[in-house]
Amino acid sequence: MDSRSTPDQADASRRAFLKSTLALGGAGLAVAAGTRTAAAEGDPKITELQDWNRYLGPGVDAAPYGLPSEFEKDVVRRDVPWLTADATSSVNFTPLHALDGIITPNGLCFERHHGGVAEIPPQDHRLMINGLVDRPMVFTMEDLYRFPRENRVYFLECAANTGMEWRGAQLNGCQYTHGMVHCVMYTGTPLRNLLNEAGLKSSGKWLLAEGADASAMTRSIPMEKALDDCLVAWKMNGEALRSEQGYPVRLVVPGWEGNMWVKWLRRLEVGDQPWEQREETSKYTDLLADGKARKFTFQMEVKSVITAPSPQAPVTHGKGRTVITGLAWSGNGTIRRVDVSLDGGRNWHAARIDPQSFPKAVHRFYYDFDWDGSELLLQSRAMDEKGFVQPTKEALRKVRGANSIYHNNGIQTWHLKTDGALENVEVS
Ligand SMILES: Nc1nc2c(c(=O)[nH]1)N[C@H]1C(S)=C(S)[C@@H](COP(=O)(O)O)O[C@H]1N2
Ligand SMILES: [Mo]
Repeated sequence: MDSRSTPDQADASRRAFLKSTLALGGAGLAVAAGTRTAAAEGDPKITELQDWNRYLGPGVDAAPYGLPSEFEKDVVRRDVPWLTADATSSVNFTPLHALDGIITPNGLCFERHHGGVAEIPPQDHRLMINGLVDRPMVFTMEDLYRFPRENRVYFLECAANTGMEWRGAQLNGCQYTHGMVHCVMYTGTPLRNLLNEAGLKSSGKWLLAEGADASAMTRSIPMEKALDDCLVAWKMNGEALRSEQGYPVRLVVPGWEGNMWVKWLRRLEVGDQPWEQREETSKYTDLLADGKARKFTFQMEVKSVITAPSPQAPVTHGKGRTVITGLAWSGNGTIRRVDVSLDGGRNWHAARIDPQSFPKAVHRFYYDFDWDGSELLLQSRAMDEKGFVQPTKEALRKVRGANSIYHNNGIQTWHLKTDGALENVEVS
C-alpha cells in the first residue's frame, strides 16, 4: 500500500484485489472446505485496517518469560473444589480439550501433591542412596548433572484419573474425566547409573523412593523396573522441572502409575522386600467386589479419550467437515490402533495415529468425517502393541466391581447433540 494513499483509497484497492482473487479461487475453496467461506466482499475484518496493523506492538523483552496469547487465557489447569478438603493435598487437571499434539506445555501439566509444593533451592537439595548397597552415597544437583544424560518422552497418569467415573458419567469435560495425565520430554540420567555408582548388593530386590516435600511421599519399586527404564530427571520440555512437578529432581517411572514418580526426590533406599507404605496399602490399591484388594497394580492400562469435540470443546461450525481428535496411551509401550465410533460402539472406524509417537507416551489420533448434523455418541477405543484392547466400562465393572477408584481405563462416551453441544454419558 502507498503510505500516502488515504485509508479509503487503500480500502478500495484492497477490495478490488480480494474480489479478483475470489473470482478465481473462491468457488473451489468453498467446496473443498465443505463449509461456508467468509464472504470476503464487505467483510470489515478484511476491508478495514485493524489496530494491530496500524500501531506498533510491544518490543522484545516485554515478557522476559513468555506467556500464551491473552486470547488463550481460559486454557488453564482447573480443579474440582469439592473433590478434596483443601488445596495442599489435592489435584488439578490438564486442559486436554484445548491442546493438540503429544507434548503438554509445562504450565498446563496437572498437579497432584499431598503436602503442597516444596520450594527447594537446588544448592540445598541432596539425594541419598542407602540400604543394601556397597557404598551409601549422597549426591548434590551438581553431582547429578555430571552423569550421562538421556531425553525421553513419557506420559504420567495418576492412577486416580477417571476415578470419579466408576459408577457412571459424572464430570462434564475431558479435562476433569481424563486430565490427570500429561506427557513431556524429560532430561535426566537412568536410575541404574546412580544405583551402580552405589553398588547394589545381590539381596537388593526393591527400591524405596522418598520425596523431600511435607508429605515425604514414599513408594516401593521393584528393582527390575528401577534398573530398566526409570530416570532421575531434572528437566521437562528442555527447561528445569517446574516446582509443581518436583523441582529440582523427580523420579520418572515410565508406564507406571503417577504416584510412583516421586517428586522432590531426596532418598533411594535399597531393600529386600517392599515397605508397605501408606500409598501402597490404604491408597493406590483396588478394592474388588468380594472385599479383597489388589495391590501393586503398578502399570497403567491401555486407554484413550476423544479430547475434541468434548463438553468443553463443542462443535461451533455446524454440519460438514469435522475433525475428531484425541489421545491414546498404554504402559505397555506403543499404541497399535485407535478406532472411533459415532454410534456408541456399534460401528467402528480406524482413526489416524499421528506418526510422531513414542512408547509409553501419549499418541495423538484424528478421525476426519462429514457430520450430517444428527445426534452422535462419540467413542474411542485403543489397542496397544501387546494386543490389549480398551474395555467398555461395563466389561471393566464385571471384573473389578464398582468399589474401585484407580485404574479406570474404560471407553468414554460423549453425546454430541444437534446444536453441537456435548455431554458426558454412559451407554450400556
Ligand atoms: N514427593 C511427592 N511426590 C509425588 C506426589 C507427592 O505428593 N509428593 N504425588 C504423586 C502423585 S499421586 C502423582 S499422580 C504424581 C503427579 O505428578 P505431577 O504433579 O507432576 O502431575 O506425583 C507423584 N509424586
Ligand atoms: Mo496420583
